Amino acid sequence: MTDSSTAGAAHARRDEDILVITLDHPPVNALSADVRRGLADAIQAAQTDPDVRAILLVGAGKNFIAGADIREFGKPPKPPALPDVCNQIEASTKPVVAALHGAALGGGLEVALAAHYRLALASAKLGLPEVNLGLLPGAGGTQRTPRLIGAAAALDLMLSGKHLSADAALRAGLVDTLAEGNDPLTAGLAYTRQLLAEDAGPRRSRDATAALADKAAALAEAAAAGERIAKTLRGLYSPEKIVDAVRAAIEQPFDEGLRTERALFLQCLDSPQRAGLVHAFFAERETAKVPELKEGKARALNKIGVVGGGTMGAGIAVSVLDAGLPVVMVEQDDAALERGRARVAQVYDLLVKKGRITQEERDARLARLTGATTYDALNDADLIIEAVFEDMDVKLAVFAELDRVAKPGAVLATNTSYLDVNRVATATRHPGNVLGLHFFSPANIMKLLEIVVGEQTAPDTVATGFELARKLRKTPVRAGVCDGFIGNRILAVHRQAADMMMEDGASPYDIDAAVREFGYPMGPYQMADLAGGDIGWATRKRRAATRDPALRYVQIPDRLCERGWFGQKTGRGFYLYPDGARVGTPDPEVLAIIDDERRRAGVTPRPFTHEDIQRRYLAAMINEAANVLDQGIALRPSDVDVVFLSGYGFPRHHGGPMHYADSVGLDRVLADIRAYAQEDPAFWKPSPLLVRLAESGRNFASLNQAA
Ligand code: 3H9
Repeated sequence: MTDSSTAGAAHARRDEDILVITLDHPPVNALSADVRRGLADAIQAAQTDPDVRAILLVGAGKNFIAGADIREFGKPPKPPALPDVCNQIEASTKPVVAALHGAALGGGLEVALAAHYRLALASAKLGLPEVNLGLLPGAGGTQRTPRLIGAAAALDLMLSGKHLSADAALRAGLVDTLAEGNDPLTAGLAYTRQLLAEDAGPRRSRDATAALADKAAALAEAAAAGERIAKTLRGLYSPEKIVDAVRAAIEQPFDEGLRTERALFLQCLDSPQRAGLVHAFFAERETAKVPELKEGKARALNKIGVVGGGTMGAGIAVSVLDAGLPVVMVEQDDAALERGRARVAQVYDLLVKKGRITQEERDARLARLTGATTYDALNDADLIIEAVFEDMDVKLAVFAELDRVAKPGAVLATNTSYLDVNRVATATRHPGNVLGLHFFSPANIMKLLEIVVGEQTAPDTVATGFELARKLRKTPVRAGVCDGFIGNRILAVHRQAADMMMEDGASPYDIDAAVREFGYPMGPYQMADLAGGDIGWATRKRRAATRDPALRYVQIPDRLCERGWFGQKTGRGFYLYPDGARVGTPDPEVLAIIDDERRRAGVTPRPFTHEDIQRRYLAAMINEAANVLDQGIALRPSDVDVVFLSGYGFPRHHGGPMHYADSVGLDRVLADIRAYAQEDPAFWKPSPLLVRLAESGRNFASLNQAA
């Protein structure tokens, strides 16, 4: 191979009569301005080079191209624009081949679609995931994809953001051929030579007509997609624009369609939803950057112990088994152990029934689960997760046993949602080995894992917690010790704000509707009914003795619990669930109980608009989140965002409570809190951090940069 040019992030070398352009911009070859410039220059030079007969595009490292450089969004654009580069590739008078491996996503796939021929290795995953960032494929993707694979398949790809395997991409018609091996260069050169031997010339996606030949059918497919998103992607901006762009692909000539796509792309780029979703993308990748990982290395993780086979213990066991690790489950007697094992089996049986795993996979996973009724069975576990009853004395007794049996260096984790991890650690001789691993229910599904670092937790224990999260494909967030850590501590406060509004005049149904309108999948009272009111009731009783008497206490939820109305599982809670219904209906008796409570508390009900409800609910959340940050319980504002996005259903397009607060302005949030404080100064105490930031014209994002 001879070097003909080297241009930074995209370098070109000649292999006989083939110009190989390698995109080389670690870690994922995102299409930054340098890459685009290098690619455009190399394509242009090849046009007039008499020694070049064909062009091959490959990615260096593990991926072809992961897409446009997301870090450039929202900044002043730098030329050349990606759509222009794609057009230039497509216009090449010499055939251009793209050899895909690893990620060929977003703008990366659009580059490949602008090429004339596409080959995929087995490692390739192809997709147009722009929708997850509040965007649409804006480099010709909305125009070329339907021309290649039809409107319905293109819409499915773009609206779901899913990744296709090489096989699936071949079946769909996105690639022309598959190749063996791991080296895109070798496979790409062989394919390009074959094409040259066949005298294959440029073949442009813009000219493909067959897939959209039946215009009426294609428009009907676009209309059906539009109806689907109105139901399933409620309130999201870019899906509708994607459908509009595909309509343009069907109805307009290619160049006009590209102009339509560009206009729609720019609208998405400017939308607050894009800013929220891009924030969420980077926030999720920041959480694993914690100081302890610089100081300590993860210990080996070959065998995991789980104490307790209840809902949480079984869910945690499934999550660990799914990751390919063996689990020893310990319960107090044979019957409890059998129930725990049955819970695990039940999860897998359902997955088999739904066709998500095969019977063999189920059996293999269950075969990795062993059980015991004595703690000694945990003596070779590398990490033991306690998931027993949420009671300090019970936890202390368990940890004393774990301390007795665990091998030296084993990490001991408590899956408490509220309790003091420092106190739990006192039951052992090695508090450095102890940390909290707060899973969310159902533990095998929910992504969030709060990693609770105690005063004495050693850095390598923390690193081991993060390594477990990586193996379990969880989103880990570091939390300090306090009642409820990051998520539940903040939740308690904004739920209290909701309860106060309920007593003051809003019905639980109004509150739920307002919270859903903000974008949550369900409101706090639907959530309470789903989780079971008894859990919160037990916590309230536990806290009764230490409750600040100056703080208002709304008794409505207790009145329901006293009647045994714990939500869905008892057929009624805030809502009625007749005959095992999963969606509740409003209950006039609940409204009557609320009226009684208002009278008892001497409250004259007043109206609340949905906006009033949303502002109070969010102000309470943001204020307590600021306290959590100020006290060092969360490392950075974006970590709080991730907790709420991945654990509590906060609408992703708002980016999380901290990002949302920045987007409306901290001065407005503070002004709201100060106004509410006129009614109830004990509850609405502005967080000192919020005051400092708002009064100095700063925002939460400025703390992310500092973290
Ligand atoms: C687009 O293409 C728009 C066009 O249609 C139109 C334009 C006109 N840019 O996830 P990882 C970073 S929109 C910049 O941990 P993995 C990431 O932040 C784009 N940076 O690795 C991280 O940085 P750090 C459509 C990016 O192996 C590092 O790379 N494309 C980008 O688990 C490693 O990432 C997408 O939406 C990017 N595009 O997963 C694909 N991608 O180390 C987005 C990654 O500093 N990317 N980074 O924290 C992904 O889905 C995954 O990153 C990928 C690798 C599957 C590629």
